[in-house]
Amino acid sequence: KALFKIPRNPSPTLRNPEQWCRSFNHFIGQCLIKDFEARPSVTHLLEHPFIKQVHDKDVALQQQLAALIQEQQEAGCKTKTKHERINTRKTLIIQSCPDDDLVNLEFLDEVRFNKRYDELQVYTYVGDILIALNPFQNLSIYSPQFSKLYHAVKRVDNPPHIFATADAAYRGMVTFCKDQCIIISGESGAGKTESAHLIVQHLTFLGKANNRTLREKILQVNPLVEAFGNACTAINDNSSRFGKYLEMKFTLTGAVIGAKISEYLLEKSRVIKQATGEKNFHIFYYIYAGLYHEDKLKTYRLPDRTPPRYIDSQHRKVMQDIVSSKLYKEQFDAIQEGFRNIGFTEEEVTSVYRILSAILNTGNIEFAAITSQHQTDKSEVPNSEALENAASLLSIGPEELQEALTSQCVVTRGETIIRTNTVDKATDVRDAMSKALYGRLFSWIVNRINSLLHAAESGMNVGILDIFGFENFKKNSFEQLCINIANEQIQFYFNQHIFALEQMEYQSEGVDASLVEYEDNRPILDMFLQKPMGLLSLMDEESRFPQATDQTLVDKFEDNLRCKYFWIPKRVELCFGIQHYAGKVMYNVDGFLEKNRDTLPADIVVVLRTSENKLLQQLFSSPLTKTAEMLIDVLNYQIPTSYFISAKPHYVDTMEMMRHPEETTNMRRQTVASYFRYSLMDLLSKMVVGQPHFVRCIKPNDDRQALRFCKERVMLQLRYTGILETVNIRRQGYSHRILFEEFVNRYYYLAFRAHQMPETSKENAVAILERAKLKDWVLGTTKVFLRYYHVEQLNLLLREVIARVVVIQAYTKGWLG
Ligand code: AD9
Ligand code: MG
Repeated sequence: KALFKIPRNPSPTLRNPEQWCRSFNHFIGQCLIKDFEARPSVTHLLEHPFIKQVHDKDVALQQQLAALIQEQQEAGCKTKTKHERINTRKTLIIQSCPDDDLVNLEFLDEVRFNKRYDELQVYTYVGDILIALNPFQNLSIYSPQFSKLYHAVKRVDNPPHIFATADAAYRGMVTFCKDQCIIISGESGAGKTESAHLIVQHLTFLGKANNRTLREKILQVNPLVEAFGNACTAINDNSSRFGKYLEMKFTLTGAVIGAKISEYLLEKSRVIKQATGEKNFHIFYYIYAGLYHEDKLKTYRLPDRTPPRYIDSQHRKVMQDIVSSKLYKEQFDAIQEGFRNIGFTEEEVTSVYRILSAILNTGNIEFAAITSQHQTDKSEVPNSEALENAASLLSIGPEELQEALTSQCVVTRGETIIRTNTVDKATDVRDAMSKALYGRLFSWIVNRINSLLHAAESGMNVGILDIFGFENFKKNSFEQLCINIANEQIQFYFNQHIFALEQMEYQSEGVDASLVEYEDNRPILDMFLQKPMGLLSLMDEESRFPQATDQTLVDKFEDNLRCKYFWIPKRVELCFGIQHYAGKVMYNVDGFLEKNRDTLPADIVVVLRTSENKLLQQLFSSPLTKTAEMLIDVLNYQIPTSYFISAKPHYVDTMEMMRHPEETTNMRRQTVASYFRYSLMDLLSKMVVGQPHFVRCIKPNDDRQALRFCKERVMLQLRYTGILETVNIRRQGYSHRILFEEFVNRYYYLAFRAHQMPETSKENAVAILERAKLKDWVLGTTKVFLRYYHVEQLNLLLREVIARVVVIQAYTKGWLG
């Protein structure tokens, strides 16, 4: 009690915050008050100028008080929430049951899943991993009521849910001040993007931003970016055509303060061409319907009779289909609002629409051959309307644009020669320009969002990875190859994290645990990414030869790739097959080299730079926004063990290279494949610094039907994603390995008095484990080995102790007056 008697005007010694902090921290843990719910509010504590002064300087205290305030807020609504919980369970008949966690089951088969799916229990745990079956129908389990239900409760108290995973990541971040990352995987249409939305929804709920608008802004980021990066494919009407890593930024006390997106490998080729039955990026249809309703098609020079070729290459649709779509119009309105709320200026939004309309007009530019006495390979634009429209929207001269499309400057031996383009070449240049415009516009939108949602203060973050899922169409091209390699890499990361590292540590720490066999996809990744004989390197090499053709590429693959995961089918031309972790895929190499080269003639860049449109100037002003990054040719794709074992990130080399781009590969040699390789590495480097949480989405059927459970399809996905082996390793293994020192530092409150600061020894770690009454843990030579459920138990205990301890501060309310 003497400690609490700090006068309103403290003595000079006590006024020294550092000294005061020390004594403050000392009394934490000294008194435990049982009547936790009856304590008075402590938000007042922060109103006291003296405490505020200390608080602002001391991170540990900030955390303790934040936890306390949060606990109090929760306790404040506890009775209500409890009541609500009971009611919700009654109305929805949801209750936890043993098969919520497959690890509890003696034996596992698809029947369990089938039964759960029939009962609309779409979520199931495998230890700490969440399996999400796509319900293909709207469920009423994502309301704010459910957010409350899954807030700061024991996992076993509720049935499995995506909110519980978000909650675990949030708790992990707040409790241990460590970045977290949620990795969502699954094949195309399995529900990754929907899951990512739900996670963001729950995290914004948890990160109670004082600033309501910030919360709304963050919630609008995904729909806005997806309007530009998602499209309708043969598998999924809202298929992600880019990889997205969204980092939500929080203060040390867990309030959300900003967000940042990183985008990976947008499928730009979709802008100019779509496979039969597929569509262009959503945004093109949205602006058509939206601008039509606003009577602005003319302003944006969009054709109003026949849909532009880029959005309807087969001219199957009539304009009315597009402009009268209620859905497109609603989405357009939502996008407008999203732009506005996030903070884009009217001028910027207009520029975005102008560039999009210019792309559509560019697609309508046609070329005809001019045959004259001297030249036979010259082309011209016979109908200038589309050309003029595009030029006007881009604020450049139509003649200059025509010239850049139909000819090119070549510098040979110091002399500049103008070469004319054939019709085919001009068409390629036109399409390359459209792809570049769209790709750069997309990156600009992402960067702009990042600057608008930039968190001013430093803090921690939860990253959410939502990439394009594994794809296997009737005809698979370069894009599918990239998408599927990215999925191989994510699967490899999962394997490394779940199986390889855990088992390696048993051995190095002398722990006797039975080993689980799993399907290692490393050899497939090697085949793709190895240098210099991996598939991507071979493709890059071939892309450098101007004379190379798709046939020479296939031949090169055939000559050099000798492994059981690759084969060339007989009787099918220009094709090769790959045995991916998720199944066999046949690729058609038609256009591989062109797509990989992805060249944009300098003449186009020059003419676009003359634009009077500020945004356009920006897009083409510097070398690409990503140039420094794109130049990097990443040498090593495997995840170094050091990522997991030490805190030192292994990607420093990459960062070094970014600082000295001149030392990296020649820019001319930059290809999609080498950029792709870099992207993968960059993505991994972000992921591995956080504590991972895995969500594995499963598609119950291929017809997108609700309540249809196709056993074979589900079993296949469970098998190839390694879920069955995961059940075993979670049952037998020790998913958490913590150094004695870290363990004691983290949990010593559970067995020692706060001011004791026990020695960080093995013995003290054991004392804590025993005091916490945990069973089934083992000790290695330097680490405590824990089961997946131990960590939750320890954290709950710790929270309880801290919550009680902090009640002491509540008592200080007495001296606060
Ligand atoms: V892709 O790799 O980007 O092609 P995703 O992202 O895995 O794919 P997505 O989240 O887009 O799939 O889900 C596909 C469709 O399934 C959605 O458009 C919804 O109609 C449906 N879906 C997925 N998850 C849910 C859900 N939790 N509730 C209701 C859902 N519907
Ligand atoms: Mg998706």
